[in-house]
Amino acid sequence: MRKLTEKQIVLATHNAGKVKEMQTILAPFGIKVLSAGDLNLTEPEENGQTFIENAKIKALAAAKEANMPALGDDSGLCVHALNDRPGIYSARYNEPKKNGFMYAMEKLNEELGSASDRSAHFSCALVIAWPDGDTAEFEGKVTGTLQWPVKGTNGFGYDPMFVPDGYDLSFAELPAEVKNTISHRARALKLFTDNCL
Ligand code: ITT
Repeated sequence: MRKLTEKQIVLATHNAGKVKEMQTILAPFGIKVLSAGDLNLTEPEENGQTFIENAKIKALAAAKEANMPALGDDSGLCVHALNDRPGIYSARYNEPKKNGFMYAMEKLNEELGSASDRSAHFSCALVIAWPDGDTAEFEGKVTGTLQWPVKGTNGFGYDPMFVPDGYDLSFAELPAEVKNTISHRARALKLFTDNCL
């Protein structure tokens, strides 16, 4: 697999929560990790049908625009009783956005109703793209249960609702160091660093 020889990359995301986690996880590797916001990059239309397709769209657009390697993250929550929805539509499920992600979490809880299966997983597709159009893909997952009421203030998005398997606390209650070791994003990033750095 192609190694990252460049000393800096850009994260092809405008989500501040993702940027924080990715910069924290990549900090020990000695590469400068810029964000799309730092470079004022445009947001491409996410018209893919899978996490990988959308991560690739974001990474390729950023790599070309910034003329440096770019890491795209497309991720979401797949709820098993809802046939893996909202999945790639996890950000859009919160529209029209009200109260941060509380709107989406309340809607999800209503959709689940009294379903006995409250299991779900987060998926993260990570694509590294070079300005010459070359790409490599990595995927990470974490399974868990959706709790109600939601709890915790760490993290972002659906974290207050998601209790990872093996823990009694949600991603928003657990310290960032724990989420950044077991999360879908941490697992995908580990594959990236193991293979490309
Ligand atoms: P970019 O496209 O700019 O990266 P986005 O927020 O629109 O930002 P996505 O299209 O990948 O990103 O949407 C993923 C959504 O899934 C995100 O907005 C969160 O609501 C949710 N999500 C992904 N990872 C999560 C995590 O670790 N914890 C909680 N929610 C997460």
